[in-house]
Parts: sequence; C-alpha cells; structure tokens
Amino acid sequence: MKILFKFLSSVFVLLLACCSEPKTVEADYRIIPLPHDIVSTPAADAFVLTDETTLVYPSGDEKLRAIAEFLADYIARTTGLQLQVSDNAGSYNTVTLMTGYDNDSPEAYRLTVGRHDITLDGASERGVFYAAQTLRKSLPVTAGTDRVLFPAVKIEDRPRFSYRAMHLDVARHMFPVEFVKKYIDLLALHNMNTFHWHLTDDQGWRVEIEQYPDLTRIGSVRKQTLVGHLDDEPRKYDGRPYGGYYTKAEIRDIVDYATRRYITIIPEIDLPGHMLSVLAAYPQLGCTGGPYEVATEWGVFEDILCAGKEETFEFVENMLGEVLELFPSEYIHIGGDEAPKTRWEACPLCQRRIREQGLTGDRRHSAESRLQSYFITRVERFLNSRGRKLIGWDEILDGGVAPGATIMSWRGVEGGVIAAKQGHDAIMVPYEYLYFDYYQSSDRAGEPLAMPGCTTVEKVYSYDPLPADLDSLTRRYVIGTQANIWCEYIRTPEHVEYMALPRMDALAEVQWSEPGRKDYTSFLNRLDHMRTIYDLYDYHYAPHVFKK
Ligand code: TNX
Repeated sequence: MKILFKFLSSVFVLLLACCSEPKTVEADYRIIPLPHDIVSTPAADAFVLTDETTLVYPSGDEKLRAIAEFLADYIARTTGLQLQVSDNAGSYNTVTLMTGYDNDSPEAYRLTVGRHDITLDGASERGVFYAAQTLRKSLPVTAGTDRVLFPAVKIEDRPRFSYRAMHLDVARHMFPVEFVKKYIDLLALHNMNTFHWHLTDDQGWRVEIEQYPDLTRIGSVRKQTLVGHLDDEPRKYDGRPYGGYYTKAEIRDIVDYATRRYITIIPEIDLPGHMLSVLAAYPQLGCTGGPYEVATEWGVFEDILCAGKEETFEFVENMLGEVLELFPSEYIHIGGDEAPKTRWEACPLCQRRIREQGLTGDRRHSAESRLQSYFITRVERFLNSRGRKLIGWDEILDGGVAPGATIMSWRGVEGGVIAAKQGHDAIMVPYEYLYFDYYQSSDRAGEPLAMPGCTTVEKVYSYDPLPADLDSLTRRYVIGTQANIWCEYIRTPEHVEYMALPRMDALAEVQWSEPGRKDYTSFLNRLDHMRTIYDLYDYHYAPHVFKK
C-alpha cells in the first residue's frame, strides 16, 4: 500500500511538472510571399511573446490602432494568446506599430525583433499592415500556446509590383456577402491590395442601380442554367430560375470591409458586349430591339449594346454614375472584351454613327472596331470627367486605344506589351498562367468540373510578368498582375476556395517577391505552413501539391 502511494504521488508530481512547463512554439519567418530581406541578429536577443505582451500603437493614431486590433485577433486565433492593445505601454515586452520607415514604396516595412520588443515600422499604414501579415504568418498554428519564441531578426520588405489583385466573377454564379468578405480576407493574407469584382455579364446583373430598377428585377435572374459542360451534346438545363444581386448597402459594407484591409475594390461593368442581362431588361438599348433574355449558358453572344443610339450612352453614364458613388476606386473596369460586331454591321444607326464620325476601316481594323474604340473613348471621357480612370481588357486596343486607358492583358501578354510600349499602364493576366477557372492538374479524374485548360501551381509560380525582352522603359508601365476566377462552373464558395488555393500562394510570390528569390522547392516547403492557416480558417484547397 505504501509503495503504491509513493508511486502514485510521484506520478502526480511528474504530471504537475509537465503541466507547469509552458508550451513554447517558435516563429518561422520563411513565409509566403517570401520577404525581400531577412537578416538574423544575435540569437540571445530572441523575443518571447506571451499573454503579457502588449500591442502598442501611437496615441491618437486610429489606423494603427485598427491594425493592432487585427493583429491581436490573428494571434488569438492562431495561438490562443489574448494580447492587450494599448497606446501607452512603454517599450518592454511590446509589439510596437509605427510609421516612418524610409522607403520609396508606401507598402514597404521593416520588422525588427529584439529581446525586449518587436517593432513593425511601415513606410505608411499600408506597410504596417503587411508587417502584421508577416508576423501572423510566422506564427505556428497551435492552440493552447503559452509562449511564442521569435528569433531575433531584421526583415526589410517591399512588393515588386504595386498592383496585386485577384478577380472574382459573381455574374455567372453569385456568392453571399459573408463569402465575399472571406475572399477579401484571403487577399489580405496574401499581401494583395486590389479586388477586381466582375459584377455583370450576360448571365446576370448583380448590382442595384436605382435609376434602372429592371436591371435587378429582370436582369439579375435567368430562367435556368446549363448543366454540365458547354461542349456536352445534347445540352441540358436545370429548369430552375437562378438569380440575386447585391444591394447598395451590402456593397458599401463590402467596400468598407475591404478598405479597412487596405484593399481597393475595382468594379467591372462589362460593356458593350457581355450585356444580355441589360438588354433583357432594357431591349431598346440593343440594335435589333429584342426580345432578349438573360443568358442560360456560357460563351460569347452576338447581341451587344447599340453604339448608334444616344440613349445607350445616356444609360451608360447614368448607370456608371451610381457605380462611382458606390466604389471610390481610382480605376473603373469597363470590360470591352468579346464584343462581336455582327449586329453593328447590320444596324443602320451604328452605320450612321460610323459615317458621321468618319470612322473608316483599313487592313488592320474594321470600321466597326473603330466604332468600339469610339464607344470606349466616350466612356473614358465620362470617367475622366468624374476624376476616375478606365481599365479594359486587351480587346480595347483593337481599333485604337482610348488615350489614358490601362490595359488588362488576358489573351496572352502581347496586348500588355503593345500597350506598355505605347505608354499605357498594363496589368498582365495571361490566361495560360493565371486563369484559375482551369483545372489545376492534368489528371482531371476526381476534379470538380472546370474550364478546359490546365494551370498547375508550378505553372503559376513560373510566371514572370516582365518578359525578358521588355526594355527598361516599357517595364515601368507593367504595374502588376492578377489571376481570374470565372465562375461558369463554380457554384459554391467552397469551390471558389478550391480553385483559388493554393494557386493564389504561387501568385502572391509572383506579385510580391523578386524573381531572384523564387525557388519552387522552397515555396512548396513554405506552403505546408499556409495549409495549417487554411485549416484554421476553414478554407478549402486543392490537395495536389501537398504531401499526404
Ligand atoms: C474569357 S477573360 C472571358 C470570360 C470567360 C472566360 C472563361 C475575358 C475577358 N472574357 O467571359 O468567363 O474566358 O475562362
């Protein structure tokens, strides 16, 4: 009995010792996207973060306070440690947020870890926000942590490109407000600063416009949707109406949510093609007068806005006027892609406009291509008069590009190169590398239905937006890059996430890190950590590149 008692009491003591040993994990700065410069400093200076550590912001600086609160939330979620946020806590056992770091890029930051404190010093608040992202990504995901050991370090970091975006098509399928926010969180996690929101297309109009209530009453609903792939014969439909739109209040809420995360939302209203949803609601805006219906399948449709009627331009300006009130972004995307000219060729009003404007075709451009250029240039003048700038797909180069337009090059990189050589800003989105609606493995068995095409993680990673043959002057006009998620075959938030991840990680490194720092094997190792963050925040992802 005595022996048993002794044995039990020593087990008890042992258990107590184990439990009182604080659970310590170590931060790892080799994150995605890889920071520009990571210099270790003497190991003895490691910082130990505990629930006694305070997150400090300069008194009265509401922006840095907000970032400190984000950071407190990230740390709590990742480690379980609850930290206080304060504007007055000295400089011992603190994580201090500040601005003043001297760098050409407002998004640059310096993150310094010493024995007594960590400082996040940004060239502006935006830099501090990315420093906070770096700090959170360096944390191991472990519930019940007592201490996080941060090895002493000086990280100096800045983005390679100033325009770093993801796109989402909500016209073909629509997603709840809560999901759009979750998607925005994903952009922030990847140091992206722009969300290109494709809000309208042939298959649905998704934004409330007060002057044109039928855009949402009629244009947001299609009577049914294609089932299976467009190439399947015979085509099958589900026979069920599909629709929805975002109210102005919802959009304002989303814009505000994004702004607080240093993300600009660029709305896209795709015109003069991809407009069947508008024509279904206002048939007088088409060349034939209709009747039209909201598209129930995918592809390119011949019915587009009539360029001969003044009423069309009145509509475009009134409608865009309301869009501008919702979105404070400097850039407005007006599409311009895939607009067949067959209706314009046969339309007396379009032909009259061509004559009146003296638009003539030549070997390179038809008179109707010139008319598209006239159309886009008028829209650009309107946007400029309201202090905004126009972005369009590379088709807006055909027939002569509007004077101040920024080109989004999707049919390859040639459009972007031509635009840049003419002194236009260019954003590179070549479909072979950056269309995330394509399959992500060559073996399609077991994959959800996708656009035919294959964009693997490795292919995305290999992409360089600055082709070697670009001269240094032209390079300056390539402002950045993004990937597109078109949602013909993507119906659920989970599926969007699956298509985005982990390709978005590869893109993040293309956008942020210098090409000389890129290494696919190292990237894959670092990706394993991102996966733990995806699990933590309940994001779905494609499994192909992960070890089982
Ligand atoms: C082309 S990219 C389109 C979209 C489709 C996409 C499918 C572009 C400007 N137009 O309308 O959804 O291909 O991959």
